[in-house]
Amino acid sequence: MLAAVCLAAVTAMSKDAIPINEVEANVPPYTLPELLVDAKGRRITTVGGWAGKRKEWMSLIEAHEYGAVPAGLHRGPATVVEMKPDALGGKAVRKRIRVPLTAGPDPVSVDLLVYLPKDAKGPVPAFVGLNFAGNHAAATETDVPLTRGWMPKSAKGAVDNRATDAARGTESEAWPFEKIVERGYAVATAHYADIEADHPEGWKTGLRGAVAPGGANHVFAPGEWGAISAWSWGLSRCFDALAEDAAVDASRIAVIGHSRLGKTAIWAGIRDPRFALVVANQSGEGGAALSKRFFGETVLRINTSFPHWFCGRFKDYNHATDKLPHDAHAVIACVAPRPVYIGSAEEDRWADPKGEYLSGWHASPVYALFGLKGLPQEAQPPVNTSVGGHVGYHIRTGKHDLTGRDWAHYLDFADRHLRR
Ligand code: GTR
Repeated sequence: MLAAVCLAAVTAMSKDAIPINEVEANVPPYTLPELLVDAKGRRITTVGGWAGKRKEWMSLIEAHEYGAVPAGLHRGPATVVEMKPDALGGKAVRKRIRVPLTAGPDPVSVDLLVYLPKDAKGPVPAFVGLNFAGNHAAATETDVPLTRGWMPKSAKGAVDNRATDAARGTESEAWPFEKIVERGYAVATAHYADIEADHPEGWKTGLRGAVAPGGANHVFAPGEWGAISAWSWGLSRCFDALAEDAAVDASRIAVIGHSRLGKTAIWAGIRDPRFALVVANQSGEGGAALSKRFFGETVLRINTSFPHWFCGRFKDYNHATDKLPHDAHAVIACVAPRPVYIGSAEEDRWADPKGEYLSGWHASPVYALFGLKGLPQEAQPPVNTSVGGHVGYHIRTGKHDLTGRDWAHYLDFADRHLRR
């Protein structure tokens, strides 16, 4: 016990000793890999040429950062376990869908909370994303059941890593269901820890442990999936369940996420091309922020604080981001030609707002290949101003959070790209 306490203290100390830069003038020069140059050094100028290059980037991103999802995973069918015809004061139909992620009698499964606009004339576009503190925290309706599984300590109202009634509605600013439904979109969310609890041992009782050949004794190879890959795969299963609902237009489902779940949304969006639009809210390091740019959280720091998020090989770059074969601009470019929106917050220096913007800017030439506009210029726009074509961006005043102000931009962006 004492040894464990000492070890925790040492880890915490070493984490804080990791150098961090938050001064723009102190960002050293860095070089990004060329997005549009093929193996023979020739410039790629066609959509066909990009298709091959995208496959290369995807393999690199998978092998060096998030890790590969095992092939041939099996699971049972999704079931609607509850339907409330008059939710949100009569504006919505609420459904809870149980989405199994594994096969067998007691599968790892996700409780997907869905709000569908009630008066829709036909199948509607939808947003889907994972939440941090449980569906009961995202919802304002008090009859949404408390999430029973593991809760992060940071979740308000969590006691001993379990939800309590005090948590109800505490994440509702991040999930303005009523506003989204009023705008004509369905919205679906699930607790990320339904898929895997967010701590280094969480995989043992979650999806990764359930399907690993050695179960909880499995030793991950350097390119095998980390937690972000597992969460992302879970998002694709949520997509499957939504796509089965006749009220939802499966060709217009956007994936959204904040922070670590923004990283997750991007990886889900590029792994699964069925997502029609991707929103990464303040996704930071390991998300939209450039890793080679030394500002805010670094690869070393994120791998130290959260050793379970990425694949083992990502740690090879702890002290060598210059050797990382890709960077976040390649990650963002892999969404193309689908629309992607990057949201930053002014006080969220940890996530490196400028690095988040620059990945969208450097991904923009890929959009241009498709005849689409990306971001307009290399310099970030003024605060609270949304810019861009198929790559959208804003930097909101305020702190690290997903808020109604962010959603207003995301809904406008979705209106531009998903409305018929
Ligand atoms: C931080 C982490 C970030 C970000 C954030 C979050 O502690 O350093 O990468 O993901 O957590 O998810 O809120």
